[in-house]
Amino acid sequence: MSTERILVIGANGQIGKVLFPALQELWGKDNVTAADIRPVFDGEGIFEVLDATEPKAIYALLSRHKITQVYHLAAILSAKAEENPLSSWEINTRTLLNVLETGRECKVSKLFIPSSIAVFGPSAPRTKVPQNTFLDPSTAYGISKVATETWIAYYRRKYNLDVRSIRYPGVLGYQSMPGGGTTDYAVDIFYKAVKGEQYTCFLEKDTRLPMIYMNDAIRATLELMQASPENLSVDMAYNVASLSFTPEELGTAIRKYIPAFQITYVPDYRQTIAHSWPESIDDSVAQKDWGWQPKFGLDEVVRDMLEHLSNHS
Ligand code: VAH
Repeated sequence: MSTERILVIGANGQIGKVLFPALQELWGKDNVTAADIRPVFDGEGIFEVLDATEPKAIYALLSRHKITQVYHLAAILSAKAEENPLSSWEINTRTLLNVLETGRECKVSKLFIPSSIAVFGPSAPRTKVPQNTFLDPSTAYGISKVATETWIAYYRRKYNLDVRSIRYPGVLGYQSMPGGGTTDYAVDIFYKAVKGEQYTCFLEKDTRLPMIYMNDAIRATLELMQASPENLSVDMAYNVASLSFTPEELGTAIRKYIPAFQITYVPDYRQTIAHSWPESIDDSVAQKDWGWQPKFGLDEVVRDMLEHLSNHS
């Protein structure tokens, strides 16, 4: 019988929807609680409606369920955040501080709060961005994620709170429709391809971005959270890399399975966001500290996405 009691905040989100059952598998269904501000939950298990901008609500939930680990995934992503920069800053940082402070007060043993490659800006190298580099993001989302990482390091150093984080690349998976992310073109394209439709991409064809398949993103998260604390040398968030591709390369890979698939390019404001991010990431520190190794390359991603979406279209 596990003594670990897990809370997933943002369980209705792109990553939360997949991480929740993976944590149930690891810790037992009765030991994992899903929480989200949206009251509709299509997962199976313990669910609570939670507004993470309310610290008392988080405190009550941590106490009621005797939570020992928190995965805080709720955030406004890049494209949506650019439409409402100030309210996204308020939501992303308010919920962050509420989770850190209530986690400290309730003596939670471990917390996971994701960051993103959106923390990198024009001062970072365009390729193989190192773990330690100057962070000058040009998006509201990236600014909130630099603040996230800085607060994580503060709580680790000042309170010895075991908070861990990963700079997720663009995450793609078949489990949910695209959300408010700039990299979500790489999800939407598959939904169109399996319906025999052409895809109009909001990025230029040669926009290369670091990406990660959902299976690898979830495994990286669980492996980091199970790593021995003494092996972890990073107080902010770990660079994690998997694959990098352009919309044109993705379209070509899809055509291997759907020869008639066509993609056209009509860049919008999200091109500016994508262009501010690097093309590839150096994750040698994650490899050294906790043995990170990706498994899904572009062909495996395309095959798995089409297999799952074709069965459900
Ligand atoms: C977004 N999917 O597009 C997120 C991610 C690197 C981008 O953080 O906003």
